[in-house]
Amino acid sequence: MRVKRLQIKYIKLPVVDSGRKGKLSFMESNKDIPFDIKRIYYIYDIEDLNIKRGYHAHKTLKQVIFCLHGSFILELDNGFEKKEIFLNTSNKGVLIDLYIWHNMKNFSKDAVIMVVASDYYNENDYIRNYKEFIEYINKTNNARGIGGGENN
Ligand code: T46
Repeated sequence: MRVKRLQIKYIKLPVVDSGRKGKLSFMESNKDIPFDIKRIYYIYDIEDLNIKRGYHAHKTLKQVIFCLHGSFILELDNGFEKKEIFLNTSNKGVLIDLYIWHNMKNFSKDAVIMVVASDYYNENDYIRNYKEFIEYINKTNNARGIGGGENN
């Protein structure tokens, strides 16, 4: 069985350091962020630090996720390989590409997570069932002649 490796793409934003005045970071569509930004959302005030969020993949949406304050663990899964990434740096994000199952967990108190997205909110773009996700991965990889996915 050939395993399709999960590559992590980090997005490092510029930092303008004005010393005692503080730091400034910015992002621009198709420069720092590899798509047109159509939506920005953020997650904060997480009361139960043991909860997990996410548990889905997207069919067409690309996103970059940042931890602006505090920390959390991002889990990525391409159907072949899973990786955990500890995020705690406000200018360093991670690309969540299409058909990547993702979860967020181990939130610190006061964690603030910001996500920039390539499209407007659309519930139909979500795959919220892991079995369905694996079926899709197996189907597309069989078509390309790659064996794999969790059930193989
Ligand atoms: C993702 C991860 C990283 C909206 O109405 N508009 C929005 O733009 C978003 C993102 C969510 N919502 C509603 C949909 C649900 O009723 O907010 C509620 C919570 O969304 P969800 O349970 O999907 O939240 P997470 O943290 O599991 O997932 C979110 C994003 O939805 C998702 O696209 O990739 O963050």
